[in-house]
Amino acid sequence: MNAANAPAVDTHCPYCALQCGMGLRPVERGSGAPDGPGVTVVERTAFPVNRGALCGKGRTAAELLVSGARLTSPLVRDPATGELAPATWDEALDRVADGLRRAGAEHGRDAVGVFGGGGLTNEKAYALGKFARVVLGTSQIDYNGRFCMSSAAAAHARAFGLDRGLPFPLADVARTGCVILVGSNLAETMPPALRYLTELRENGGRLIVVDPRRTRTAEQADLHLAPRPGTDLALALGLLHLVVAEGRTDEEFIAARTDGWDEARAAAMAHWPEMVERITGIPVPDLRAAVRMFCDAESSMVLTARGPEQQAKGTDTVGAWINLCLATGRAGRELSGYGCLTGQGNGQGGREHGQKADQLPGYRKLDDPAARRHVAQVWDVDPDALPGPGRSAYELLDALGGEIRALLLMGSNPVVSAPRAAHVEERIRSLDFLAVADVVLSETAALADVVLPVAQWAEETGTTTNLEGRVLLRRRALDPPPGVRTDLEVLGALAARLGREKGFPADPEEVFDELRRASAGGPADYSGITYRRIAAEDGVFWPCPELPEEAGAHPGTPRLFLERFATPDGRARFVPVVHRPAAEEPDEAYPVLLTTGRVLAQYQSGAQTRRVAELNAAAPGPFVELHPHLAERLGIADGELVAVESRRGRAAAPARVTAAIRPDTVFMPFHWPGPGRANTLTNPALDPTSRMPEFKVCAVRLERAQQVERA
Ligand SMILES: Nc1nc2c(c(=O)[nH]1)N[C@H]1C(S)=C(S)[C@@H](COP(=O)(O)OP(=O)(O)OC[C@H]3O[C@@H](n4cnc5c(=O)[nH]c(N)nc54)[C@H](O)[C@@H]3O)O[C@H]1N2
Ligand SMILES: Nc1nc2c(c(=O)[nH]1)N[C@H]1C(S)=C(S)[C@@H](COP(=O)(O)OP(=O)(O)OC[C@H]3O[C@@H](n4cnc5c(=O)[nH]c(N)nc54)[C@H](O)[C@@H]3O)O[C@H]1N2
Ligand code: SF4
Ligand SMILES: [Mo]
Repeated sequence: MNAANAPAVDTHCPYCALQCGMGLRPVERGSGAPDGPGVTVVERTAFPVNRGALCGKGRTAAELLVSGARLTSPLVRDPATGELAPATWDEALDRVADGLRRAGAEHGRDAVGVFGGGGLTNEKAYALGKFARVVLGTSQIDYNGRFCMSSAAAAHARAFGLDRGLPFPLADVARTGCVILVGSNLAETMPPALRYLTELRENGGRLIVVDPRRTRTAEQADLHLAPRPGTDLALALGLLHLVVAEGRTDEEFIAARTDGWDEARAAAMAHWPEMVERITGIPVPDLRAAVRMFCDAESSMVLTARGPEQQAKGTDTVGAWINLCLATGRAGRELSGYGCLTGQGNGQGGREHGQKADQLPGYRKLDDPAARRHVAQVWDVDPDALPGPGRSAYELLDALGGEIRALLLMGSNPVVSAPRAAHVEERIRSLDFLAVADVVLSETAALADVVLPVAQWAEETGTTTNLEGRVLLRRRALDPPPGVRTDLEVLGALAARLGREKGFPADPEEVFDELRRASAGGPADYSGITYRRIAAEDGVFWPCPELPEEAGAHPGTPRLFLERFATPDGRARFVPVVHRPAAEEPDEAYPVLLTTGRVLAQYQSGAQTRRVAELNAAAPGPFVELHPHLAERLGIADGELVAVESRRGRAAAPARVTAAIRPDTVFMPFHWPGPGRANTLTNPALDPTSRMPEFKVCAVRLERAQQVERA
């Protein structure tokens, strides 16, 4: 068949949690793919979440498949020269097995660490968690999702007994009456999702956006509340205070479906509107207007993203927004509820199947004896041989070179993306042994003793779970280049070298079938989901248990909690929370607040998108966004280089002067390494429950910089 007429392979974007449906059509050599047959991205209008729409990242995603930046041979550091040099797969794998084995033998099993990523497919996340516990026998595994939605996950579990990003399909957003969108800039971070907010407003619904910046998303709002960074907890409590004061609670719902209201109400009542105005900077009339919009609508939702979550009090903050939903009867009902917009391609599934420090597949707890027995039986090991919970992501990175001597890293680039990154980089450099599996030579891979070049999304099959809890199938559309292996092949080969011939198949469907069994009966039950069903049904929402044959197939669960919450007694739990300041507040030495986040054309640490020409042209480098008043006070003009310094370090980037940000706050995107690396500055203060670092608030001082400074 002529390639141009070949049918497109249905699949999903490699980047964010929206997991937009797309098609991949083969292209012939010479027709746009210089390095051989490639694929081109085409529309897939039938997929309901994005209905064909893609952002620039998705549209250009195929470029990295044929990019010259791609790794196509394993690299091993030459002890003589200290440089990375091409090696055979056998040499590279032997070195990795040896490095991991030696650290364990000399310093104990917990001296070997594993760091995963929320971009890995369910199959890979599952295999990586199993590899750590069964092959390495280490408790020291965690992943970058800890930096992402762990606070919302913890708050979800605490209030509802279950953690799934959205408890309803995204399309419900267009049909509710009011949405409070807290700290999400989805016009840039999930552009096709903006359509649901537009439809909401076309349908007469109201949109409230809470963001210290007037973002492209905030511009769409009926009401934009611009809090001082780190004060969302006070804001949510202030709104709840007003809900009570104005008699807008839903007493019937509270009595029938919740516990703990008295304590939560008492805690909220301490947050008087005037006090909340002082803390947040949001005028009382705006607080009242928000309560009116939220309560006047017949149904309403609160959606949070990283703004309120990436704080050292993120769990309590999300808890306060959930309290607001529960007190007004806006949860566990059609078109109402609280949801978290997850982040990475498999941000949801990646946190369910065991790459998290405290977790076993199916969202089971590692410290639950019944869960250990169930999973141990699927893995064919002794439950007592499974290690216990380990350190959280930042704590794990902080222990590198100390108690942890060797690290296997798959699917993350912490040299750019971890908080207090200069310190983390120094910890990584102090390891006895580092192995990184990646598709490009990321800043972290460049520090490795061994780099393993792996296949990309379009070259291998696997499942992801999007922000709605919808399990999706990414299909292999082309062969990986010669010299490259899949992550599953890598784990299988390492397991064999470390004495486990069986249990690590390279076939993703075989891994998925084992994952189904391991998850059966757990909170995130995938046992009724098969590749075939996903393909036939545009995805399947978990929980989806396998039913006895005579009962037919379980339909999956697009909407959670309509009858009961997932707590043992079916009732949601209010959590009494009170406001507290950020871990680091501005003072005389560091008088300005720094917050960080994303821009449309770059993805995360930029390892992938900085290597795509069109995206790089659209967003070529870091910047510091600051208000004209602040710029004037500092004598900084638009485009001039500004140095930003915190207690962790110093960075410099061109100033972008804009009235769209609060005068007391500056914003930096975190996509770049080097002198403009935002994470040189960020504070690794951790949330006590979720262990989320405070990426969204720290104290800095600014000055005009003379020339490009080295980080
Ligand atoms: N283009 C692009 N898209 C992405 C990604 C990417 O890197 N690039 N990454 C994906 C991933 S993994 C994630 S997690 C999501 C993240 O998606 P978002 O959460 O939308 O992204 P952020 O830019 O980190 O933060 C959102 C907003 O929070 C605001 N904010 C900062 N501090 C505060 C605060 O204290 N309170 C409140 N209420 N808001 C605050 C920022 O001004 C910013 O506009 O995006 C996903 N999509
Ligand atoms: N200051 C600040 N820092 C932040 C944030 C913030 O808002 N502000 N947000 C945080 C959040 S929410 C997140 S999610 C993290 C993300 O930050 P990172 O964890 O660094 O995420 P990525 O840049 O996506 O890194 C993924 C790496 O894996 C590689 N890769 C992609 N696919 C595969 C695969 O299938 N297999 C393997 N082996 N490798 C693959 C990519 O090339 C890339 O090098 O950053 C966090 N850091
Ligand atoms: S919105 Fe997310 S999933 Fe959709 S095309 Fe863009 S990056 Fe890909
Ligand atoms: Mo994320």
